[in-house]
Amino acid sequence: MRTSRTSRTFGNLLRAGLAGLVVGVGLFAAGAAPAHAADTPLRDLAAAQGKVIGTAVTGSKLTGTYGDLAGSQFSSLTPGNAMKWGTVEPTRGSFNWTEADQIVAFAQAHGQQVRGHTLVWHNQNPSWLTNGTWTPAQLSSLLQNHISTEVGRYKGEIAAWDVVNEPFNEDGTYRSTIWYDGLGSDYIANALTWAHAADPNAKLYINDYNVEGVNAKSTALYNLVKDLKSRGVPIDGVGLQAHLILGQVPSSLQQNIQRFADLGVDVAITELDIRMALPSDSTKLAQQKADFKSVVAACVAVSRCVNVTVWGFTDSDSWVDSTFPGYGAATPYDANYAPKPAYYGIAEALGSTTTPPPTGACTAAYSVGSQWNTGFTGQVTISCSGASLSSWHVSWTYGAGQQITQAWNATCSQSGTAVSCANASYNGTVADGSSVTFGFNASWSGSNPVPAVTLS
Ligand code: G2I
Repeated sequence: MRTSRTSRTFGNLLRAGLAGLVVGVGLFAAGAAPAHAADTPLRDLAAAQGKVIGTAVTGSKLTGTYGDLAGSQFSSLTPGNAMKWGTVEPTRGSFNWTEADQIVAFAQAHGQQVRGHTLVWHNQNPSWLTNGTWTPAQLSSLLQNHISTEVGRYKGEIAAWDVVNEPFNEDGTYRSTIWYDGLGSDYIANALTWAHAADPNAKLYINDYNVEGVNAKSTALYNLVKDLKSRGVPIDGVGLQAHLILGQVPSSLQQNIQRFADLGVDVAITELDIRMALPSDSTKLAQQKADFKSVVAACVAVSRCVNVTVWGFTDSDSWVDSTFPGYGAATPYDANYAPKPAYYGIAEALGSTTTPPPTGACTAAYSVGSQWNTGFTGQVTISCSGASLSSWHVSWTYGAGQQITQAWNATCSQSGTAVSCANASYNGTVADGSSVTFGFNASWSGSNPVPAVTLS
């Protein structure tokens, strides 16, 4: 299926490079990708601040628009799941590096760092490991082998490893896990030491959530790092995951980053997302922009804060929606890859002075469904995010002789090559966060190119 998109936005009409595409009165239309292409990529903005900007990715999605954005906007990739033990060694002794290799190769082709995630965790371990009965010596040896094998495989290719993930409870005590229960707290120092032996140049991190502000959990992490440093254990950084809720960026974030920096370790924001109760609306999206901006600004303010990574860059590739029913829209791009206000919040914190586009947008996407020798079925979907419509009108030009014969869920007319479709009596309203689709049959011969559509 081929798709072309046109966007209609409100307010600010004079964005660089779009003048030739202005249509109608008080509106402009342009392809989503070209409009976004006018923005300085986040990775360039970050580089100018001496920072790295990353995203978690899913290897199988690294093509098309997802691949274009992952490759062009970010300077670091974190495999969302591909390097976890359960993924790489689902059966004991039988390894699957396919997705991890794919992500590393993509990153190298795009001049990006890779953050390895994660070596020692209580989740997403293979069942042969979690269901086994092991002596402490066996468990220790399994862990050492796992770390040596995985870190060794990617030696020289991983900028930083989340060696240990989520070791603490909320009250700052150690979490009961297969590792802590079997090996005591020394599993952490040993894991770091083994990782360092396998790749002495990789930066080694401990990563956790709810450690963004100063609190009992982050203080436990602080004390652990201090202790490891004093013992000469190779620890280079702490990862603050930053799975946050709208309007709840901890006020002590920068202070907390600074206290870790003062211990002599780097800090990374490793899994940033900011979820909201659905549906999103322009007020929530504006708050989310402010929240993303304040998190990135806190990192920019501390020289040892080296990397901000978002945990998925599009709302169509986020863990949030399935884990927190009723919540979502947690990333900087919407599900159609349009940058949200949050994107511009990140850009502004990284020093962008470009005027961001208006917050709300409704877009129309044309696609060809089935096609046969003389005819085809097409459809147009009108989607709104941070904006809404009470009526709509979509027009396009058929340059190859196509002719509409019938339409449903819209009233369409064609005069020469000009097609004009307006909402039916019952579907003029497109609420913020929702979409409306209409369809049609048409004839074609020779070729059937996808036209650019204009929403007005
Ligand atoms: O839970 C959010 C993150 C918290 N910090 C550590 C991260 O590693 C963690 O990432 C998420 C992934 O984004 C999810 O994609 O970890 C989840 C598991 O705890 C991942 O979810 C799993 C699902 O539970 C599986 O059912 C699914 O097969 O993703 C798998 C692959 O899509």
